[in-house]
Amino acid sequence: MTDPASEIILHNYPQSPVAEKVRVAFGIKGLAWRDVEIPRITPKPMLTPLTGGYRRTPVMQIGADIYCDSQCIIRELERRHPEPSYMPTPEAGLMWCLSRWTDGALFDLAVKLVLGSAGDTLPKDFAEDRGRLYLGEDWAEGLKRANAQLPHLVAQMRAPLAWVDDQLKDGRAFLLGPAPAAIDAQIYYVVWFIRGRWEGGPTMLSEFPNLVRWEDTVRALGHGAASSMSPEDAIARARGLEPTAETGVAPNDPQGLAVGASVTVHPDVDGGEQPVAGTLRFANAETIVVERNAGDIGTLCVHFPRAGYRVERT
Ligand SMILES: N[C@@H](CCC(=O)N[C@@H](CS)C(=O)NCC(=O)O)C(=O)O
Repeated sequence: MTDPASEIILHNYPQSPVAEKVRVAFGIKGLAWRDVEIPRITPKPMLTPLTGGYRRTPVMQIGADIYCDSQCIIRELERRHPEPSYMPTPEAGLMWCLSRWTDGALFDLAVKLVLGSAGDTLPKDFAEDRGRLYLGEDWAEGLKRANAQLPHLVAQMRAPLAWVDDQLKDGRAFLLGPAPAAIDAQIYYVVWFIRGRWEGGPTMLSEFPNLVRWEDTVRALGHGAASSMSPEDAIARARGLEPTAETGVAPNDPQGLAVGASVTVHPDVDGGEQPVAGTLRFANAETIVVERNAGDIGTLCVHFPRAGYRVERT
């Protein structure tokens, strides 16, 4: 039986593409995990008490440590479960650079394609929530613009799909060779999203036979071994354990951060998201950890990536 202190819990919902990235990442390492289903839109009353306000999907929990953002989750999985590595070639640094593009420009494009082509068919509350999150305050205009520009958006998506197809044309199983890598999950989830949620997806993807073969290979990796868990049990797990995050700040911190400083952290985009407040426990170039008192749940550590997140001193 897995030790409760190290058991992986993923707060997610089946339709989430970014959660699919992490589920594939579990498959690559063959990990066992507990599946907690969360709502698709706010409020998320059984999630935000753990995160301190962060509402995006997915969130990973291990005991009283809460990992926000798939970037942070993949890094932590690699640290705790190094074999088989998410970085099977010597290009780890470049692969992280590339993942910032797949999570940024490429995913944003996919969201515009999916939301823009759905037009008025989306439920109003869902359209407003996602519109605001990905297109900012002017989301209604943004959705109309996306709808009017669909052929342009498709052309923007088709180019990178052609690059992926080209990368696979020598018959390799995965993007970097015979072994699956983080970058497979980091590109696959965008393809999974457009195939499943954009009506033009399957036809457009069928132009790329190597990519379609690779999709099948990645799908066959599976999602590791999932078993469901109630949100109440996940919260009880956090209550019963202490965080394990390291304490310290790496030298030359550009913001002069120090352990114990009062800070807030939130995604560095115009999505109107609630900052998570607490005291700084750890910071280096890639990660920031905030310690917070979560009332009757006790002390929690909330981990974020540094890239893509804004840290403010309060
Ligand atoms: N940078 C984040 C992005 C997460 C994200 O935007 N997830 C989408 C779902 S795929 C989301 O949070 N949607 C709103 C929600 O689930 O409430 C990550 O990599 O985890």
